Amino acid sequence: MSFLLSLEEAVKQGNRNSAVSSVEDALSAKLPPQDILDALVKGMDDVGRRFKANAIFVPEVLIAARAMKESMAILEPVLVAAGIQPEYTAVIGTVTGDLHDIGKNLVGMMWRGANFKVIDLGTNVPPEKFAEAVVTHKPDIVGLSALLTTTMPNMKITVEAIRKTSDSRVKIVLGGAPVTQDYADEIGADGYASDAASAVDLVRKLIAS
Ligand code: B12
Repeated sequence: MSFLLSLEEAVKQGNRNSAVSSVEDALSAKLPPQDILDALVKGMDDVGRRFKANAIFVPEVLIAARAMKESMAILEPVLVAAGIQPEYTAVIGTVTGDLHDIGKNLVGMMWRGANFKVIDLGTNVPPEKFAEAVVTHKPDIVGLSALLTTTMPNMKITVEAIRKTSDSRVKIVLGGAPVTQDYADEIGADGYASDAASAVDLVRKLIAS
């Protein structure tokens, strides 16, 4: 099997040792860093598809994301030296009052796996901190997470705070168990996704539109 195929397979299986050694082999063989990155992203795409189809669950996704992360730690300096940067940036956080972060972290990992630069603001993030991050990082996407019906209204205030910045280009997407597409429409967000794999499809679609 070629280094790139074994790398893709290692990410799909969440085998971090094999993923890391495949990246090292591919680099030693002087394969283009972009091709190595593409193999990693293909592996994570497959993980996303199987997660969406309920063929695998959160633990498998976390294990695959760890294999991706460790591979990226080796590949990233080579990509930077070659002038290859993620094309798109996303900011993500859980809205104020809410400390749940498992789903938000999963979405962040899947976005990284899709080769987005992800700035994670953490949990309990006030609207003004999201707005500040939009001004500082000029992201293409902002993702808001909420797991409590009592913190969902904070998504609305956050959307309003972001819309007040001068950045009219940024797309705001929502997620979290109590959130719905109707709610996203109601508060003027650009999209909603019910799981981490759909969150990748959603942002790719929004960026392409
Ligand atoms: C784990 C958990 C906790 C942990 C959180 C640990 C952590 N680090 O996150 C702890 C113990 C701290 C906790 C605390 C509380 N919790 Co809690 N918690 C849960 C639990 C069991 C699981 C949530 C979870 O992680 N799910 C797994 C992840 C993978 O799923 P997910 O979060 O839905 O994320 C997916 C999607 O929603 C989507 N998504 C998520 N975010 C985003 C963002 C974007 C941009 C996009 C596109 C998609 C997206 O993609 C994710 C991956 O596929 C839920 C019950 C449940 N089954 O949901 C209750 C639950 C959410 N908690 C609840 C409550 C009430 C609380 C507390 C108020 C309890 C208390 N009295 O103290 C506190 C609140 C603390 C606070 N201020 O936030 C209630 C909420 C009820 C409601 N209607 O509001 C629930 C539903 C339990 C229940 N049935 O009563 N909780």
